[in-house]
Amino acid sequence: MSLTGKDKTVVKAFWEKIAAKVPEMGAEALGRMLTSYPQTKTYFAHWSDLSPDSPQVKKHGATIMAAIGDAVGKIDDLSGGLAKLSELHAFKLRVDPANFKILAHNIILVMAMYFPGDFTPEIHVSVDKFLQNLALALSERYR
Ligand code: HNI
Repeated sequence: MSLTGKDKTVVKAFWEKIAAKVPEMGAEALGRMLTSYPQTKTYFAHWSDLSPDSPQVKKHGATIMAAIGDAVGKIDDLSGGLAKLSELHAFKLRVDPANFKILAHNIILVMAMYFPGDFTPEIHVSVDKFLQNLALALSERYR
């Protein structure tokens, strides 16, 4: 489902609100994904520690969320803006695109944990649509 103008406004405003917590939230989301969906661990087998407290998990969680923040800025052209990252995940990292949805689920969960009052159902819908569109854009180079 494509993003409406309202979705875009809502996502941008919410991202600004959560900005200070974004790196920590990324670490929480990645740590939870690796623990609750252990099939995702296979891609990070070269890391020494995959527990939620692992420095590598914390650092990479922040990296992923920074890339998502960058995508918020490219919300009008996600497939163009994410083309390079899509190629990386498709051909170098060989990540099954199903995992993008699993990560998105964990990010939504962490947003509700960190901002229970601000993360209204209305914001949830727009952020979910954004993350699904982002997952689609990341999957585009897999052909
Ligand atoms: Ni992903 C590396 C962004 C989902 C597995 N990933 C990156 C990097 C960014 C990034 C940025 C660093 C690139 C670089 O070094 O140039 N990843 C994103 C984004 C999403 C995402 C924006 C989805 C929202 N990645 C996933 C998922 C998996 C995944 C769902 C696997 C389950 N990513 C990786 C792996 C690396 C990676 C593996 C390399 C990590 C390393 O340090 O070796």
